[in-house]
Amino acid sequence: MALKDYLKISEEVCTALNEGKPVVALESTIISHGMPYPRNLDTAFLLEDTVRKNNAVPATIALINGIIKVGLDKSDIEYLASSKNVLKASRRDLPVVVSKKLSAATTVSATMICASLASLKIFATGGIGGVHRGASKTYDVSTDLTELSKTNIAVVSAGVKSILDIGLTLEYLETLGVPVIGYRTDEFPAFFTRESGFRVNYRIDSTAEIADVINTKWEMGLNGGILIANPVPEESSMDSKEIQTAINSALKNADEKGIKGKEITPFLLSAINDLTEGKSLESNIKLVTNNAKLASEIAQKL
Ligand code: PSU
Ligand code: MN
Repeated sequence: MALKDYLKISEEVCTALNEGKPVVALESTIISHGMPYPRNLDTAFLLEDTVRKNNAVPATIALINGIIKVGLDKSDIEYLASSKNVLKASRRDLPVVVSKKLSAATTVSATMICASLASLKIFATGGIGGVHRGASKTYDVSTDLTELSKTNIAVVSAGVKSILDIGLTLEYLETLGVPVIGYRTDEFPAFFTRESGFRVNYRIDSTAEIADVINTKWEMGLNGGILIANPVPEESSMDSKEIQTAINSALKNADEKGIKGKEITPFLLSAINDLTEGKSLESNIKLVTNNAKLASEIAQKL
C-alpha cells in the first residue's frame, strides 16, 4: 500500500488547495472525546460553518476504516459524535489504526500529522495537551508538545487548561523551540479564563504579522509548529475561582479512580463539565469557534 491508498482529501479541500484558497484543519478528538453528544455534533458543524463564513475551507480530520480523511462527510461527523467506541489516535496510534483499518478521532498531534500530509498549514483547536500536573512522577507529557517541535503546522488554541501544569508546559515548549505567540495578549491564556499568570513569548496584534512569523520560520528551515494563543472572548470566560474549584475536584476524582494515560484528559473534561453544570461546555464551544475564526483570518495571509 502507498500513502495515496489511505489518504483521502475531500473534493472541497482538494479544489481549495488547487486554487490556492485558504484551508483550516480541525481535529476530531474534541468531537469524540472532548464534548458530550449532541453538543459535540452541533459544534463540529458550527466550526466548519465558522471557517466558511470567514472565507476559508474547513478540513476536519479523522480516520475512518483505516482511511485518513482530510475533510469529512456529514455521516463521518455524525458517527464520530455519536459512537461510544471511537478510538483516540495520537502520533503513536496512526500506523496501527491505518494498518488494521480502524476508525479513530485524531488528537492535536495526529491532526497535525494528517494535515501536513495534505499540505495544510494551519489548524484550529480548543486547547492542546501539555505537561500534566505531577508529571515529574507520572511522566505524563502530551505528545502534542513534541509534535509541535517537528511538524510544520501552525496551531491556534486558547492556551491550555489548568488541569495541566501551565508553567511546565511553557518551559517544555521553550526547550522544544516552539514559538508561543499571544494574539492581542501578553499573558498566556488558561482556556476557560483569559489569564494564567504566565507570559507569552511574544505578543502580536495583527494576523498579517503572525502569518509573516509562520512563513519566516519555515523559510528558515526551522521545522515544527507555532502555537498561537487566542484568549477566550471576555463575555464567554469563566469565573476563575469557580473553574479552579471544579478542576481541583476533577483531578482529585481522577486520582481516586486511578485514571491514567490517554483516558485522563477526556475524563477530566467530562468531570469539569458535570461539576460546572455545563457552563464550561458553553465557554469551550465559544472559544473553539473564536479560534476557528482567527485561524481562518491567518490562513488568508499565509
Ligand atoms: N484539551 C482540551 N480539549 C480536548 C483535548 C485537550 O481542552 O479535546 C484533546 C486534544 O485532542 C488533545 C488531546 O490533542 O486531548 C490531548 O490528549 P493527551 O492529554 O492524552 O495527550
Ligand atoms: Mn498523556
